[in-house]
Amino acid sequence: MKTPRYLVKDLYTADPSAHVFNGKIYIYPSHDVESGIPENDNGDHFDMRDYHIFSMDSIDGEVTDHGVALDVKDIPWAGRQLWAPDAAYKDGKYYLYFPLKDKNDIFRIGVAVSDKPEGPFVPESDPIKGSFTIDPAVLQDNDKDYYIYFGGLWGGQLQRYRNNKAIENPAEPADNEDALCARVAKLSDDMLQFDEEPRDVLILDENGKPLTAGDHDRRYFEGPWMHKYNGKYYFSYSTGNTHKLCYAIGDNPYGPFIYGGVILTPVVGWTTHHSIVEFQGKWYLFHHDSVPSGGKTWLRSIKVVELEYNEDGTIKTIDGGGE
Ligand code: FUB
Repeated sequence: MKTPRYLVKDLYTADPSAHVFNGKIYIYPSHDVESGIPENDNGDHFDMRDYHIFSMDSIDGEVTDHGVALDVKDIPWAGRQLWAPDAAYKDGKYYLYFPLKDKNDIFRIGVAVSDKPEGPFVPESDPIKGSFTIDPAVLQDNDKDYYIYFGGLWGGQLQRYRNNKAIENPAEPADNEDALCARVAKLSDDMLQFDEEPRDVLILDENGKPLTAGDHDRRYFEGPWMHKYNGKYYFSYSTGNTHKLCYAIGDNPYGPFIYGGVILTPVVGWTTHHSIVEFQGKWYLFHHDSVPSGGKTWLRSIKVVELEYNEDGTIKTIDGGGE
């Protein structure tokens, strides 16, 4: 499949996290809606209220919408804005991880549990203890080790924290200082809590130096994903205001990771957010753009395209079709 394929026509969907469960692809996206809230840097216009989960038997086969899997009105600690989710499977249960603002308008990460990959999911009564910011993505590293990656700048509130603690005067570091990092923590055996203090996901440049906050073309902004290829750990992410999907390669789930290049050039729309999955011997990039809505940044549509590697393990850049 060399031509990208839009997957859902009757809903706006974004931030697709794809996984292979029981031999099928399951997609866990955000469900975009027209909120009527004016566009701003805080992302208030992304006022999503539920999740639908989709599945398909083959990459070009029919896409099944399994209906509402979780609704904000059923989450006890909910304030507003259900953003980009991810899912994981362990010991007969499926876990949906989701960012949501609490009643104080602070983003936290919640977990909901189901017996089936498509839900419905039952939310825990509280968010993960010590969780903050957005965009959870879970790596299953072997039969028992699961790592959760998360974090997003600006509306995602990552700049409000240092060393996992809220700071008094939230701001990004100066341009010549080290960039803020995504966070990673091992998950507890029951998959419901962090098993440790979240750590920095450090991205180094070609000279072994941390990327700087002013390096907007390469520094982490939001939308983490982790996949393994040929024994290496590929950490991929959005650069936010420069609208690229980039990646960095490491030797273990914690890193550090060496910057590797661009996976996807900008799409039509402001955000870019993705997942990477192997299915039936090929690799695929799931992502979104705003072409079907005529460029409305908050009304996005998920799509899939094949992803290819070069012999040296680098990823071939895909044209996103935007500016
Ligand atoms: O969908 C809402 C937010 O937009 C996500 O959480 C970000 O990654 C960006 O795609």
